[in-house]
Amino acid sequence: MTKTLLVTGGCGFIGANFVRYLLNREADVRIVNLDKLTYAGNLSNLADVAADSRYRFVHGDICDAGLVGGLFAEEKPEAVVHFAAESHVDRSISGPSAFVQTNVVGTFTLLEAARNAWLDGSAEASLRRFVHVSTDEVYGSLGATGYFTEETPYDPRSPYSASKAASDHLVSAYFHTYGLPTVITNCSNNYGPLQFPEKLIPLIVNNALHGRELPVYGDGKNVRDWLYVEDHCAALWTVLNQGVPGETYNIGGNNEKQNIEIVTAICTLLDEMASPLPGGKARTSLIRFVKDRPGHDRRYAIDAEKIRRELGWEPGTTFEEGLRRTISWYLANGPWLQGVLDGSYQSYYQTMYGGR
Ligand code: NAD
Ligand code: TDX
Repeated sequence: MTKTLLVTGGCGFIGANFVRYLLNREADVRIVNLDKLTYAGNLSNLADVAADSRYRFVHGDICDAGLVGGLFAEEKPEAVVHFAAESHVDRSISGPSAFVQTNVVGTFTLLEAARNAWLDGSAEASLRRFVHVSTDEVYGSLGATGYFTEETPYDPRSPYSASKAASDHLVSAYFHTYGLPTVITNCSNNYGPLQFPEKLIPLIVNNALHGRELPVYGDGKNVRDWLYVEDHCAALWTVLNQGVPGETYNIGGNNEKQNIEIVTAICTLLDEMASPLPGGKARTSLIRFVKDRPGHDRRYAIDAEKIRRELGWEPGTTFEEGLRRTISWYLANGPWLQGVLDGSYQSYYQTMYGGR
């Protein structure tokens, strides 16, 4: 029987990868994608599935209660997979308001519509799962050792992570109070095709490709745990099908790297895979250490033992393979990259990096 999933934010980086992942693998899935098309949402990310009869795009805001309630009534989704968010930490520092609006108020609006559709789990209710896609940043910052587990107390430090933490708490409250069958996932840094070039990896790929300076914050020794986006999609599909309501699952790549290691690896791969820079100079010569991000979390590292043990998910892509695939994708999709480097990107870049 065909399952209808309501996906929010399906035109963004992870959402679009997830929609494509499911439509390519699961014949009996129908996806309704609700997306506001902010600067981060791009219809071309799903252009090749737009005509698929199992796919419907709805242009709208998750904060619009009338629209969201109407969609639940009309589509009667079996599951919600909630990606829609403002997702970039630096933007949350310069303009936190949109983060509170979409991440907190938007999640609340979606939960209210889901609660109405849930009808206390009666037989007529179609809704079976509400998967809330969240981040490891809600746990705060680690020192040199240790890992985030599902029991780590929340300690968000940026307006972005505080807004995601607030949304996680609301989701959890709807499980405990109303019995809504929610599952929360807290995932580490994703990378891969379709990522907007404000995040570290695509920003460095784009700049290094064009011989521009490569801004590394602070001493470059902050650590992130990187997960290839397709592995995250597989984890979310596993959680959607097997996750236990009320539970949280940490998702990570078991792949800690300092930022400077990432930037250096990209330079080395691009020197090998792309046209040489003028004079044949190495791309590592473009690296510039710049003023640090305020409140920059030092280290994130996920303990993903629970999802491995209970649901049998593990990452399948090594970092070397994932980074090579990611760079190949950006090299093969120059028009996509050019398309997102529009005027608003140029002014964002100037504000964020000019004179830094
Ligand atoms: P993204 O910024 O690339 O995409 C966000 C999408 O949400 C865009 O399509 C945008 O148009 C849409 N959107 C924003 N506000 C909306 C609104 N009010 N109504 C409807 N749609 C709206 O984000 P991403 O990197 O794909 O992240 C997706 C989710 O995963 C987010 O919830 C994020 O917090 C979480 N997450 C991301 C990472 C990561 O490394 N990127 C890691 C862990 C968790
Ligand atoms: O130009 C840069 N230079 C730099 O040194 C940028 C954009 C980033 N950095 C550093 C900051 C971080 O230590 O690289 C690291 C990664 O930065 P981002 O790509 O901005 O990701 P991060 O802040 O770690 O947050 C990401 O992972 C968790 C996503 O943006 C979040 O949505 C997700 O929840």
